[in-house]
Amino acid sequence: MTKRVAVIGAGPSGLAQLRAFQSAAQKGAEIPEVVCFEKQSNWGGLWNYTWRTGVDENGEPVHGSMYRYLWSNGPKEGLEFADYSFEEHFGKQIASYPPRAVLFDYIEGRVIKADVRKWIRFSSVIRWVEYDAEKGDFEVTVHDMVEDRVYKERFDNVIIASGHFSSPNVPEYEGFAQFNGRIVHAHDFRDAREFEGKDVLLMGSSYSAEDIGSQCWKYGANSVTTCYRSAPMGFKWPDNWEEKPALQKVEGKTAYFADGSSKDVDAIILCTGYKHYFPFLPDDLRLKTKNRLATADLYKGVVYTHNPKLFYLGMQDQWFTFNMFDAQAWYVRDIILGRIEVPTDKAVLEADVVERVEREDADDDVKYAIKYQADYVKELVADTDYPSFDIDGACEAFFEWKKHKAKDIMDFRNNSYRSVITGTMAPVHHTPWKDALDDSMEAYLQN
Ligand code: FAD
Ligand code: NA0
Repeated sequence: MTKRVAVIGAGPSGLAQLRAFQSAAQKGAEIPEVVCFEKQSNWGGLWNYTWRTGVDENGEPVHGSMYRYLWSNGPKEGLEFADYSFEEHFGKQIASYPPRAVLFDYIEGRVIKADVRKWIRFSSVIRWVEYDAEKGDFEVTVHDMVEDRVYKERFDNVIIASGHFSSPNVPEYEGFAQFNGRIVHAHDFRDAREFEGKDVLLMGSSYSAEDIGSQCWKYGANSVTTCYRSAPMGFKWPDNWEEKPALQKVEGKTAYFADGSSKDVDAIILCTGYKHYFPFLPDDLRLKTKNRLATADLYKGVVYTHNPKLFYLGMQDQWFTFNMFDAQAWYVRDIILGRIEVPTDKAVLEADVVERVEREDADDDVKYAIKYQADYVKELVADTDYPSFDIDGACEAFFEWKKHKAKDIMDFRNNSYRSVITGTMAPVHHTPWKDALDDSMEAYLQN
């Protein structure tokens, strides 16, 4: 009987897995039957924008955390697929910080070309996965939302690609219940125009706080205040943007901070991150990890040490994204195809995890972290036929990006970088980011 492989999620990670198998088949390999389950009605994961918040059309938690007007936060030269360049997709080189719709189109282009949509069952929520130790396989329970039918199927391997920036971490602070304004988590933020003319407080000092704050600023908020628990972001902010230490409490509309200062605000946006959350997995299969580069319990960052027939993709904190998911997907594919052997001694798998954790903890410098993840991508790419590419060159784009952000946080997206796949330089975008209010693909591609 042919092996059967279940992929949970058709976001960039799950799609990378489908493309990896299709690529092997195209080269003549015999591949297992691959079935991808996707709870949304379309592919693209977070890049498939939804206006919905709370629950979706089926009463399921909305997966999407993306908002309107989102432009890539890092240069596209750091995430380009090695087997499908931006130039191949768009027929020309494009500017370096594409809006969401442009990246969605790019992600979709590769898998349309690979013709793998037929492997995906859409509107299909995974309810439960169980390992059968006797049979040595998994029983997967699926809810088909179109037919409103729950059914079970068996698979030899399961690959979890359900993402980890979707279930919000929502802390509560004193006075929230009585706050005279709106409190919303970044997961439910959709349109910065809602905050035009308002005084907005953002909690957190990472990408969501920086970018949602920048969106609010760009689309006309009266003032932006960000507050940090550990360390400030420390950019050179515009005049109507203040960075404060930790929030202590709110009273009425007034927010009080650890330095004794206060500020009256109309809205609080919690940019307090996300949780790895797998409600469809029992204790023995469920990954429990922090958002970090070296996840817990994953040999080579992908093989679940407590059950090596189970794989996880994209569970790391991310400098590299699409190309790292590719490296992981090709690696997992080759384990399943028997081309790469996983040690049978659990102690060896665990030692691999410990080594990665120690190496990550050895230095908290940002450049070190970028190189660390680059080395990880290199390590996986070296063992498969994923086209090798200039990963150090991609690091250089990230280093430049960091410098550009430090120079001017509202201007960094106007820079361009060289593709490490095709060697061509990106054009400078036709309109500075702060003036480009239309984020459509048509507007972006007018270079
Ligand atoms: P996701 O994109 O989250 O996809 C997971 C898929 O699994 C979804 O389609 C979901 O519906 C499905 N799924 C979940 N649970 C189930 C279930 N039970 N049954 C069936 N299907 C299920 N990265 C960048 O490179 N550049 C950026 O500019 C960037 N911007 C970002 C902005 C925001 C606001 C966020 C939150 C993240 C951003 N990222 C960015 C990082 C992002 O994590 C990756 O780009 C990428 O989307 C991760 O892909 P994924 O497939 O692992 O997860
Ligand atoms: P993210 O910024 O949503 O990015 C996710 C932040 O929350 C940290 O600053 C943390 O502080 C703070 N925090 C957590 N709990 C808190 C609490 N109880 N009280 C106060 N502060 C709290 O999340 P994180 O995890 O990075 O930061 C949490 C992902 O989304 C990233 O991968 C990013 O790339 C992506 N993203 C991209 C874009 C664009 O591309 C925009 C937004 C998000 P501390 O003290 O732990 O440091 C444009």
